[in-house]
Amino acid sequence: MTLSSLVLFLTLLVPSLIIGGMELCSGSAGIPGTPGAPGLPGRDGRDGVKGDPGPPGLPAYLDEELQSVLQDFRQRILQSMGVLNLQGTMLQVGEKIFSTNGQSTNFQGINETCAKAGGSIATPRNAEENSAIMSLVQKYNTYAYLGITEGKPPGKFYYLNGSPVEYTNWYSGEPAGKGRESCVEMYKDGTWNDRSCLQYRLTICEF
Ligand code: MMA
Ligand code: CA
Repeated sequence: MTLSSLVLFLTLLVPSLIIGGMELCSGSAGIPGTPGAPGLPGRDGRDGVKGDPGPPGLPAYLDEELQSVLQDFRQRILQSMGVLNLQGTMLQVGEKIFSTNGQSTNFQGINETCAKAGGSIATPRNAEENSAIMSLVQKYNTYAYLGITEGKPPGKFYYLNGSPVEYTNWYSGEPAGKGRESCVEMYKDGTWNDRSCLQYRLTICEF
């Protein structure tokens, strides 16, 4: 078979024959496809260069605007403390403030109420704090639970942060409910009794 008859033969047989990159058969190009979806955002670039230093600042005590804002804060805080003191629901001992809403509920309810208010259940760490809590117990004529519970071994008591109690003021003969009374209530004379956690007792929180 000659070369020219081979080309003729293939041309008849193959609809589109390409020789040397050239398409020998005719036909029009299709329309372009639609553009793809945008890609994901790139990573953040490096930090820029450090800016120039700001203008020199005034010492706080010479900044009159700042001082007047602080003065307004002071005034508002003292006003609020005056209202709470008048209501007789708040007692300050050193840095700590004890406060009651006058309501009684069980140990779990007291802890929830105090946590919602941004505080925790009253936990006397010394005689002065114990007296402050006692005065609320007397005012509301209702025993209060303290932030102290029985742990292991039975008969041993801990603060709610897990550390063992240091200051205590047990009533004579208490705690006597080893393994059966896991909470601690305060009597009206300020002494403590281990007691079931399911009694209704005065809500006293500390802040
Ligand atoms: C109650 C209860 C106890 C307490 C005893 C004291 C009978 O139980 O309050 O917690 O220890 O009284 O007698
Ligand atoms: Ca007891």
